[in-house]
Amino acid sequence: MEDLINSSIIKGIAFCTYDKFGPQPIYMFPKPTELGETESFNKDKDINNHISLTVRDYTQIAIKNLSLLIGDGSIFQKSDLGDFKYFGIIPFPDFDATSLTFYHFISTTFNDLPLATAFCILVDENKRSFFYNNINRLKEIILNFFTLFDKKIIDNYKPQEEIEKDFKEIITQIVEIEKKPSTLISTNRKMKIICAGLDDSGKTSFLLSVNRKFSKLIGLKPTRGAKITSIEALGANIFLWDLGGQLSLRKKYINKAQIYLFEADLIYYFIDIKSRNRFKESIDYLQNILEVLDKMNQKTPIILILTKGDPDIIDTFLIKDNLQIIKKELGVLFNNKPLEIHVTSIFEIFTILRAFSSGLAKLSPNRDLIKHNLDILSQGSGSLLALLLSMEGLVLADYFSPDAKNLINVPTNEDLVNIFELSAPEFTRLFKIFSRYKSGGVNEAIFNVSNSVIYFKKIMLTESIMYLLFLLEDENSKSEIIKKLPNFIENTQDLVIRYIS
Ligand SMILES: Nc1nc2c(ncn2[C@@H]2O[C@H](COP(=O)(O)OP(=O)(O)OP(=O)(O)O)[C@@H](O)[C@H]2O)c(=O)[nH]1
Ligand SMILES: [Mg+2]
Repeated sequence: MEDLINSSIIKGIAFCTYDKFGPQPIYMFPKPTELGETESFNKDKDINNHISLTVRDYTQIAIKNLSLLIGDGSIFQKSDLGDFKYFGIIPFPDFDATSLTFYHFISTTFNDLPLATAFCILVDENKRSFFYNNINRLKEIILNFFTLFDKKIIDNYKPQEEIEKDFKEIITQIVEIEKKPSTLISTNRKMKIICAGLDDSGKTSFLLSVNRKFSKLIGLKPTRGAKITSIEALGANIFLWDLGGQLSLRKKYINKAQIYLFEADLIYYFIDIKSRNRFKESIDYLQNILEVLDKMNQKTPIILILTKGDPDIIDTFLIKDNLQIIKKELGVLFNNKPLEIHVTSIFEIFTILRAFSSGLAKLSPNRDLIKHNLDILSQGSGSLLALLLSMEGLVLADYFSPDAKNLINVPTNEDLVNIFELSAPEFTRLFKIFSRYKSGGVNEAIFNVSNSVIYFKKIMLTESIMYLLFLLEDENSKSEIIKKLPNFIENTQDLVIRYIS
């Protein structure tokens, strides 16, 4: 086992639980070294890049991992803990390491509450791109592993020797990935995001709006047919490929998919919602893209962007009709798989940032856990809606209470995401108003909107400024949020640092 770990990028693995004795590591590989023997292990790596962790180190890892999950303890009041399966990429600067942690609950005979567990795989901090680049394969291996493993510890923790072969199995599978990585393991995560769609569908305009929001515009490199810009967002270098959409160019991208679409992390596909007469042409192009992706065996997530849904026309019969038609055709193309569709307008910057961030969120293993934290913060505090926004206005997490439906008068079975779309102009206005306060050191603002309250709060997550935006039933709810806020910040900041990189 030790040899296996030494030969891989894995520094160590730990299975930790939160039982009646609190958070503790149960299984630890490599075996912990004696206390005191290696005070400064991370400066003291031996030739194999092997690190030695003491029981105290493993305990520290258990405490940090599990406290991110347990928070203030209110998680145990949730009824559906059995379905709770979250992944997180979490920094451990004390150990020069980053972990991929899998959280879930196990029903056991020896603990009254469902047993909260954290299974964490540690790698060198500068090798963490391994996690992001292979996250789907890793998730599958880990989920499969625990469907069997959970059953083994229903009655008691088996001794480490007894379950060692199980863990050996999972490490072997991870080493397999390492041998055949989907992309090379490099220090910095570089992401390739494609923008495709017919000519005149609004790709360049969309990207200009996004670019304007990021101060660190690294450069503009024109390529034949494809314009590549690079921005730095949420700690990652993002390369945005703007694939000009004229017919001759489209053919080129499809024929040379190995260049244009190869290893794309994400595709935004643009359709002009106003030009119904080109819907078929657009769907055909999208179908061609799907086919070549399939040929390359590439499961790139696709976000659909319906552009030019300007506020003055979005409610007209014609546009509503167009929306229905295109949604139906997309449904057919994707065999009615759930789709992510956004309506945007360059006159509502928030709609563009919202669509852009939902794409980035697809690339974040931490998205679900951050959303979970926002849920905990919002639930029971009278919040109807809540958003966690980056300084540029990217939406990192959202929360909708069931009551929000009643407040914002939409047909009952309307997707909750659409409620957001309806209220977005309100938020946009608020966002603009708030930004005026930024320099003044004001860190919160309250707005009364009909008979509810919008509460805007600036927070610091590690070194990044973030905003929380709440729609509250009344102003009293604010104090409940303030009370829970330190816990939220504590549990969320590490997840935000490792959002996509
Ligand atoms: N009303 C409205 N017009 C838009 C919007 N987005 C883009 N446009 C206009 O649509 C036209 C085409 O936009 P572009 O961004 O150049 O389209 P493109 O997809 O980059 O086109 P190609 O580079 O030829 O592939 C321009 O005149 C834009 O001003 C929008 O949200 N609303
Ligand atoms: Mg263009």
